[in-house]
Amino acid sequence: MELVIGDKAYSTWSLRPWLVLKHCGASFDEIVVPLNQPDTDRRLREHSPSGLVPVLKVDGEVIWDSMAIAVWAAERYPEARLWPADAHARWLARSAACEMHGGFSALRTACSTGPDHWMVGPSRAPAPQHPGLDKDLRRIVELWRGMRDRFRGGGPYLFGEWSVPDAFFTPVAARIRHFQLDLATHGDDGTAQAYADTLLAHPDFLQWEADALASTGA
Ligand SMILES: N[C@@H](CCC(=O)N[C@@H](CS)C(=O)NCC(=O)O)C(=O)O
Repeated sequence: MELVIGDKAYSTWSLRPWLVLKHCGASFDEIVVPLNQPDTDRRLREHSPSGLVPVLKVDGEVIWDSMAIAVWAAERYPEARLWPADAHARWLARSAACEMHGGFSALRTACSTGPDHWMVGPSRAPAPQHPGLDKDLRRIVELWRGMRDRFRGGGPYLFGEWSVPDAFFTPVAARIRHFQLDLATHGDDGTAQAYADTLLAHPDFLQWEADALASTGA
């Protein structure tokens, strides 16, 4: 099984399924395709029908898109409990992960990652400005706070125990840290920031971050 990903320093989409597969204890090889290079598109298309990463190569198929890989992993590794066991929590967890997967375009645009903005370490650039950024961050704060208030009895992650939404929100936490966004100015009472800190302290993210730093020579 092979997971094809972009640069660990800034491929936010690649981080999500990587965390999911790590959580499953899956054994997989990583193929890193450097992004933002003259031959990136050609190299991506050698692996990916969409020309995007991540893709998972398994059982003779290529599964593209981070959410499709997470759904596949939940089927293949039921013991990993990638979605909450409680049905109500599961419905909400899927809503939260899908909202992240398909939304928050202002956050993505204003806080985009690439050669100038890595997920690892703080940026020295000025705070990003974007007309939709406050709205996106307020929604993230509201979502995180609402789920944490409801599910905190089960553990420190969004739905208590670690589940797919945590993989999808880890790059958001990394962007918040990198761009030094103050969630308190977007409605946070400390709950959302504490959750972001929890995601960034997860051992699998720390491993990704160490790999990313090593790959940049930092
Ligand atoms: N919705 C897709 C998005 C994948 C995506 O946009 N990947 C970026 C890298 S983070 C990519 O492959 N970009 C192509 C390029 O940079 O040339 C997913 O969830 O996998």
